[in-house]
Amino acid sequence: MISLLTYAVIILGVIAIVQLVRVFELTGELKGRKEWEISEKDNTMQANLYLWFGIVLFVLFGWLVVEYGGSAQPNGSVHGVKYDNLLMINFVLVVFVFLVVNAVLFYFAWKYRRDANRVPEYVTHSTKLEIIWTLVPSIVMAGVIIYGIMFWYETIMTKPSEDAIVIELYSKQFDWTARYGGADNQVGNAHVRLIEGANFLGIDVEDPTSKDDKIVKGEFHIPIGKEISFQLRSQDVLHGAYMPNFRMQINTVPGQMTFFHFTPNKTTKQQREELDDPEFHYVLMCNKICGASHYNMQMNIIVETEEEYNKWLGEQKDFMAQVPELFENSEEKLMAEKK
Ligand SMILES: [Cu+2]
Repeated sequence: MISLLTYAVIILGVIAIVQLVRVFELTGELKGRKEWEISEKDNTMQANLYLWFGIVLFVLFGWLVVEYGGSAQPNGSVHGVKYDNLLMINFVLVVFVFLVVNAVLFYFAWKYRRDANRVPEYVTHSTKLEIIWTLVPSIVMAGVIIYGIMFWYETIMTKPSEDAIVIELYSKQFDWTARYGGADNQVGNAHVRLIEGANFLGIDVEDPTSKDDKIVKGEFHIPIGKEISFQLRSQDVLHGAYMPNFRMQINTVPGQMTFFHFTPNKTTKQQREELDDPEFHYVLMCNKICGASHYNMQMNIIVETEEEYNKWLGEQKDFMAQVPELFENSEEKLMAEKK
């Protein structure tokens, strides 16, 4: 019933507008003015409105930059400094072009409004102008792309150093698990087919390097100034390992491993003091919409000094001690029993 009334109001409204336009046309005819004739006054008003529209647009844009500009997430990694710089250069360039082009657009629309006394100048071709507007953007774009590619290869695509701390991040609907290599800094082999009961990561218990692995949930710790080398896996669907503060984002893909490495340059404590926010946390989030509880798929990251990190890692149980029953039938155990 309500919807029928709404339709009736809309239809009546349209009819009223059509009639109103008709009234304007008729009054124009009565005054002896043709509707396609635009007076000098109307013309100037339109031009002024256009100019004012441009000014309001620029003021609003300025307000947006002041209010929401800059990075939403404080940086906590070495490569993040360069990354932010690259982004800023691109931003400044884009804003500069935006301001110049639009300023000219609105100004010219106002300045060159219709004028019965103006004599137009017919320019059909200008080689000089065409060279300028082809070359300048080409050079600037090439510069931006070359800088971006250099950053990509020098910073993101390099191999992690030999002594980097190896951490595996394992994603599944809907949580993360971190696995450390333990004393040998080597995470043991794992495969989705080995997932069974308590062995929810599918760790190969026959692999000698897996015995001292440390599995943590909820939060994981990393030391400042040390390179962290991540290997990432997924059990079910595509997830996205997103650590906004470390300027890191990489997909986790079922059936294959992905890699990323970075060096944290600020502890959680330092970041909290700088931001004056005692609640601040570095986070690992999922940024591929992966199902109903996707929004809740996150893990806190604690960046601390090397001593604090070593102390924390020492408190974590080895994989073998966490789930001893998995190793009951392992060769080593059987050999020990034989003796
Ligand atoms: Cu996810």
